[in-house]
Amino acid sequence: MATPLERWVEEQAGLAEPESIYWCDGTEEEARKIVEAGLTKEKINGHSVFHELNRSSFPGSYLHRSHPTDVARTEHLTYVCHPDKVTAGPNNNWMPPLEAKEKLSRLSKGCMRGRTMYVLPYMMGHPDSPYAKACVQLTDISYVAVSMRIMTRLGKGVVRKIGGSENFVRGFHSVGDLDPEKRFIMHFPDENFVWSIGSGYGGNALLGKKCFSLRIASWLGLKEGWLAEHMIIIGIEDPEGRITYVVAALPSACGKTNLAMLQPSIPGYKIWTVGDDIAWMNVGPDGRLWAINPETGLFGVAPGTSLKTNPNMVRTLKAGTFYPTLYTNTALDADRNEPWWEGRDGPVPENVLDWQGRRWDHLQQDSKAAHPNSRFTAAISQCPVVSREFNNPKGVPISAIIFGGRRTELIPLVYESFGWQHGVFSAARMGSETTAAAIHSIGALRRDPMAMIPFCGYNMGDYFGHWLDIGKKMKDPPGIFFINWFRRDEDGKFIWPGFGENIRILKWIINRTNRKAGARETPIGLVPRPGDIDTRGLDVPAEKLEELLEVNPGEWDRETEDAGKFFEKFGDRMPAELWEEFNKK
Ligand code: SAT
Ligand code: MN
Repeated sequence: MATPLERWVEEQAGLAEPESIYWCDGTEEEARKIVEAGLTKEKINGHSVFHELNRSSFPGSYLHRSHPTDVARTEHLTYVCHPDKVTAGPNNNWMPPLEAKEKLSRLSKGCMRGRTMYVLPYMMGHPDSPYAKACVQLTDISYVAVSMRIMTRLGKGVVRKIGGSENFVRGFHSVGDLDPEKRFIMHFPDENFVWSIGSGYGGNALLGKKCFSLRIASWLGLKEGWLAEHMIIIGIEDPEGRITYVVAALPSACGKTNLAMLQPSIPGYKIWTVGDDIAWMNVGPDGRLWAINPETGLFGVAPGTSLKTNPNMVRTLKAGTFYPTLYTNTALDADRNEPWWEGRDGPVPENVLDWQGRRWDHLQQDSKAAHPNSRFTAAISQCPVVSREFNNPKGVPISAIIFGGRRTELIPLVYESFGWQHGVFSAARMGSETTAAAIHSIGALRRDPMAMIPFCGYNMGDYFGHWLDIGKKMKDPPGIFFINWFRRDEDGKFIWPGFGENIRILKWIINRTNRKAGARETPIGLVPRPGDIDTRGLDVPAEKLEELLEVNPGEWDRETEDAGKFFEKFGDRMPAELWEEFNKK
């Protein structure tokens, strides 16, 4: 008799009408066959799905050009379909589940005609972790099939694990006809189901990532008492060899991948990468906070990545030990057949094709060869500084939680909150300038609490309450810190050098958790004095550092007022504790 999984696949195939159905086993041999289909048979916008790059300098690497309208997450077409609108909250688009399904059924009828339906069985999390989830995604494009092999633990073992159970996370994905008018990413949290049509782009199409591991998982976390967060996880090793683990949340395209594998400028320090995008966190039996990275790959922004900004990422990309590595919407150095992007090492090549495959003239002002949201997809196992705890099913114990955003003004380089409740309040009022990771105006300030505004799968008022509750479950909750690398001077130049120098700030943070570093009290929290930060060998004038650590109470009053308007949107779902903090200002 057919299992629930087999029945579900049959049912979806009945709707989508693919030419064939192919169950993936996750082997390298199979990945080669799927890539081959993308090189020859499958097309996007009239072009092959993949272009093979230089075999000797970029082994096992392929360029993928997406449809020009399909280059980033589309938040306005993303819905969270709880049975009622209040549960979705003002932070999500909502449609009643039945109406959403009718709409998507119409759009999905016959959408895979003439195509292969790939069945992708995968785990989010190490299979031995109690938090791991067995999932199955259907897709009709080789790009998504091989991306999922990099980003998740994909293999036929997952089909055995699911067996006759109904308990698996479902994802239906089709590129459809890539018409933006017929593009939707819909979530059905109570059914562990994501339905996505009309886009082949990362966060819209790799359904294990933002759709499941954040939107749906955050809802599971609320019901089961844990947290699914948009956070990197890193170990910071000090010169004595002690490793302190921290998590850090930053909005998309604000430097998470760079921070996750930073090469410290202070001798004796080392960073170990556990994750660069998503953390699932639970309170362990020891009363501490523990974090796992449910993913196995890195889906990072290419422009700006170089030996100077992120040497470990450059090494990861060239490792070629896990098949394959993908580039999406980067430019192409046509003479060398290598991927190229603004900020890559070396001189600008002579013959560049832009992200749409058109000849590019670098003298043409404001024209970018690589799309600003162009990405690489590479296995974390190729990263030279991957943590030895990466595969530990228990995860790592967290000593500090860091929140950050992209702010030209106001937010100091770093500060610490007064305690858990104040930290949750400060994270709830966070704002950040928007980036090219989603389709909307770029550089506008928006409230992005915990860097989760596009990813929280339920009413954010309840989410803040959940954060407060998690704090109450811990004997000695981790300190909550805030960072901002993006302050600019009057000429519009970044004041802080960032990248490897960020270790100085991480050092202050871990020393605060060990009560070994000083700070001064300000209305917004505890801010280091310039002398509290290790500045040996740092090339930033003293007055600039003062400026970076300044707190201007008048400007903060305006910030808090704006945050208050945002809080009001959540009505009676907004926890009283946060209003209490608000009124202390
Ligand atoms: O497109 S993704 O959502 O996967 C990346 C991001 O925007 O953070
Ligand atoms: Mn992200």
